[in-house]
Amino acid sequence: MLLPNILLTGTPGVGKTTLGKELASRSGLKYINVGDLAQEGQLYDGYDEEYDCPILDEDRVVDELENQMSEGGVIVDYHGCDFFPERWFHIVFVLQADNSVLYKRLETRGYNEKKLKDNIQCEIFQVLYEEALASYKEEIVHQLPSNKPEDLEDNINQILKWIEQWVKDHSS
Ligand code: DAT
Repeated sequence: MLLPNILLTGTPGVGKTTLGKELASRSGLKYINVGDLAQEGQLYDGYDEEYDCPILDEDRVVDELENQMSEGGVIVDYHGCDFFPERWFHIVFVLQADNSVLYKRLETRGYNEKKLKDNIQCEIFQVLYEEALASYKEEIVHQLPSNKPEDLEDNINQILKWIEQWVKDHSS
C-alpha cells in the first residue's frame, strides 16, 4: 500500500513532536525527529558558538533519510524545511502558537534570553511558514494552530482524514 510522507515544521516549541508522535501512533505512519536523528548519528558539521548548538550536516541528513522517504509513510519533524528535497513530501504542516503560549513553553525548557527572543521573533515573523512556501508548492502548505489540547485533537483528526483520502486516491 502506498502511504504519504508528511512534514511537520514550525518554530521550536510549537508542538511538532507532540503532534507527530500521536499522529504516528494513530495512523501507523513512522515518526522521525530530525534533531534526534542528527544527534544519534552525529550528523553535524561544526558548532555554532553564538547559538551554542551543533550545526546540522544537511546533506548527510538527506542521505540518511532518502531510502525511507522513497518508500513513503513517514512523518518528519524539524524546525527547518528548505534543505529537504521537494519531492519527498505530499503535504506540509506549519504549526503555529501564540506568542504568550510559546514564550511559556520555551521558558519551561530553560531557554536563555537570547534563544527565547530569537525563537519568539521567528514565530512573529512567520519565518518557517515563509520558508515552507518558498520550498514547496503553495497548495500543499497548511498552517495549523497549536495552542491548546483541543487544537491537537483537531489537527490529528484532520490529518488522519487527509491520510485516509490520500490512500484511497492512490490505491488501484
Ligand atoms: P516542538 O516539537 O515543536 O519543539 P513540543 O511538541 O515539544 O514542540 O511541544 C512543546 C510543549 O508544548 C510540550 O510541553 C507540549 C506542549 N504542547 C504541544 N502541543 C500542545 C497543544 N496543542 N496544546 C497544549 N500544549 C501543547
